[in-house]
Amino acid sequence: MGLSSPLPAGRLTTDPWWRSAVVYQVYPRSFADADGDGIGDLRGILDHLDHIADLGVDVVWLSPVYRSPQDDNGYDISDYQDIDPMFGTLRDLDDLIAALHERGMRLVMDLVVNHTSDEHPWFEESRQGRDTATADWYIWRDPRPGFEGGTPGAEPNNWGSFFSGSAWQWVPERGQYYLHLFSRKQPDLNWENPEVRSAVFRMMGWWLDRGIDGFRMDVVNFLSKDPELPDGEVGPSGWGDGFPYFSYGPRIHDHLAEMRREVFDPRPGTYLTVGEMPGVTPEQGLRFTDSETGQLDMVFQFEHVSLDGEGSKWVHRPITVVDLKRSLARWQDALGTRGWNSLYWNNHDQPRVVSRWGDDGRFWYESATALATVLHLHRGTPYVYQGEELGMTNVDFQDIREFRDIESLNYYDAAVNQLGLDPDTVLAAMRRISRDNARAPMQWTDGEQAGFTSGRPWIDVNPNHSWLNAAAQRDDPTSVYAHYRMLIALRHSDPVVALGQFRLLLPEHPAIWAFEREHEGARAVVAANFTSEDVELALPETEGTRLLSTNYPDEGTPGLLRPWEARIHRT
Ligand code: TEU
Repeated sequence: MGLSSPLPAGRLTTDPWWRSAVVYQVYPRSFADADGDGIGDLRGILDHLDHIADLGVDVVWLSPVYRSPQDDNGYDISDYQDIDPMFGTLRDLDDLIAALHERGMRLVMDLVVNHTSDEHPWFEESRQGRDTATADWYIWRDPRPGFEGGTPGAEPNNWGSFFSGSAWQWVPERGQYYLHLFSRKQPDLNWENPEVRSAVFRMMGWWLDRGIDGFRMDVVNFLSKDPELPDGEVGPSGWGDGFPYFSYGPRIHDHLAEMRREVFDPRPGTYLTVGEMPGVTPEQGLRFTDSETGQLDMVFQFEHVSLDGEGSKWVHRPITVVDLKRSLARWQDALGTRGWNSLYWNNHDQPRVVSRWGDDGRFWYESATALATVLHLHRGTPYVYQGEELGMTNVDFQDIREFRDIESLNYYDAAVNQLGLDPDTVLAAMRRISRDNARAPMQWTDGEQAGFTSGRPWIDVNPNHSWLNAAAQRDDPTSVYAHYRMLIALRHSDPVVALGQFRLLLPEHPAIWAFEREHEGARAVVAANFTSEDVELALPETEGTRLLSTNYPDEGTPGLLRPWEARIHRT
């Protein structure tokens, strides 16, 4: 590390509060297992709250813990108002809310209301027939005219699902198909139906009144579909792309405005609302989060994490630091001072960033901390995904049997068994980009199962926990963890970091990611070397500044950035 201790002190008050906040995401299945069944749980989180609190974060975003058949690890919910027994009980959740609040942190829950589980009572009833109370709560359609239901080509349109295959499932007892943008066990709710909306709003209110502090809203830009559901353009998978007809549908702003009116406005809290929005454009992102006219506090967008896929995430398109910095800068410029962005490299859907865009070998520490520095010095709200604060890496999966994720397994099946692709090529793509890279257990210690469980973990631990683990880093001032603490403390204390305007420097430089933040005449300048070689750099913007931090043990030579060195200068 270097110049990053002592920790920057002091605490800004910003309005709204989340403008100086940092979020930590817990993926409960993989965080900590208290009862030895091999699956993480709420008690496990309670046991490790000091790890989160000591990092200094303000908000915990908890991925779904509701009752669920776990087809998509909890993103398929069968009871919105209960906790899955595998994770614990409502009492445990109340304890978690209280324990977080005691430590000055807030809890944001995942809200998955584009779809439910097919085992939700609403759907179990809806599938029975067209005269049931919830008959119209899902998106049901007749077979394509001239085709017999359940036969190839009879699907109401040609859309493919995100998890491979058709987006439609035939239900003989009802004589209709239902739409599922994700797995067959995740039928899409019909947001055109006012009864659906009010049931969802009531459920949200129930959670807020229980004491939670907001929602991260899963694929919330997909709620409104073009009612015509037209065929989409056919891609390499053989299925049509419905994206233009559901990603920013005609009534999306109405639905979110109604949600705000019905759920948030009548309540006294200062809640956080985050819209997870795959494929949203910067202009749309601004419309959703405009501080005067928007419906949500911040957007969680996908542009930068989609750059290295060619058409599909499984087909690799190598990218450069120029692609990355341009994408982030485009969003900084588009959202400006009116909108607000989430800043992230990692979550439960993305491979580990130090393996993806850093160097998880020789310059592991330097690149993990450089990526962190660059991200956390942008304007927006930084998100830390469990284990990122340790520099956790991708897992070197060897065999298809080591994977657990439905998206990955369905892709393998479709690619190998239907499209006839070479299994080794498919496995290589999965090793690079599969969501399971993020879902391997949190590495607490160098002991058995990385200290995650006393049982057999539901997915294998990464063997590198022998040296890469929380216990080894917690008290080490030169650790990745210490660097994250420093960055979080900086956001809390420095108005330039929390609020400053952004300007990209050297936009075409092939090795350096540099930018400036400015607030009321004060400036911060960040310069990071995104290569494993020394790079000479003269940056006039650093004149009149002092070096606040670097991820090397000494200041080095002026005008030279060492491999993956990331420097923060401040006036
Ligand atoms: O993900 C949104 C989404 O569009 C995913 O398909 C994502 O792009 C993909 O996982 C990347 O490979 C959200 C959740 O974060 C994800 O875990 C769920 O599977 C999905 O919604 C369905 O609820």
